Amino acid sequence: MASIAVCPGSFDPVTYGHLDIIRRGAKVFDKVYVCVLNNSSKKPLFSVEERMQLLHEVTKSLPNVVVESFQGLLVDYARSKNANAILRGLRAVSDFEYEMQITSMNRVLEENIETFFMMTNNQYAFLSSSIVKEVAKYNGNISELVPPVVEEALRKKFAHQ
Ligand code: COD
Repeated sequence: MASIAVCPGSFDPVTYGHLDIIRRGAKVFDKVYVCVLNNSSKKPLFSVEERMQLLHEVTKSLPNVVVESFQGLLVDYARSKNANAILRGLRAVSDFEYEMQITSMNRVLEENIETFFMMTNNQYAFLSSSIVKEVAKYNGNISELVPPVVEEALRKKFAHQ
């Protein structure tokens, strides 16, 4: 049986931290669906289409990675892809409580899909989309935090604000 993982997130926008998890996941699973979903507690800066476009750009060298979006529950999307795994990244103890909550909820909704966690790469332990947006907004250097195409998209976004 093929191992199929869904790597879900807001990806607003994708950072080197996300990309590291996607790349490492692509080595472990036969196929990885990177899915842009709605997190109801966040107000996104980029549209779903913009976030997908950036994800397409930065994952185009990974043949077993597919980028999609979904309006609805993660488990419904995962089922529709016959996925047997959900892949998430963990940065710090502070992530743990939230991740445990959504993992438990997802297991109540669908008991046949396991969630797997990958520890962040040390160099990205502090990195989040929110931090990147904050630094970019005030014109700080984000070249070590996001791929060039994302940096350009952020510059354009904030130039119009
Ligand atoms: N290093 C390692 N991992 C990282 C890093 C980093 N520097 N930065 C982010 N990550 C990981 C995160 O831990 C996460 O695993 C993943 O990358 C995506 O992160 P975000 O912040 O882009 O995405 P989230 O956490 O906002 O995604 C939440 C979902 C959209 C997946 C969630 O809200 C969801 O499932 N929504 C759909 C509705 C649903 O099913 N709800 C029920 C579940 S409670």
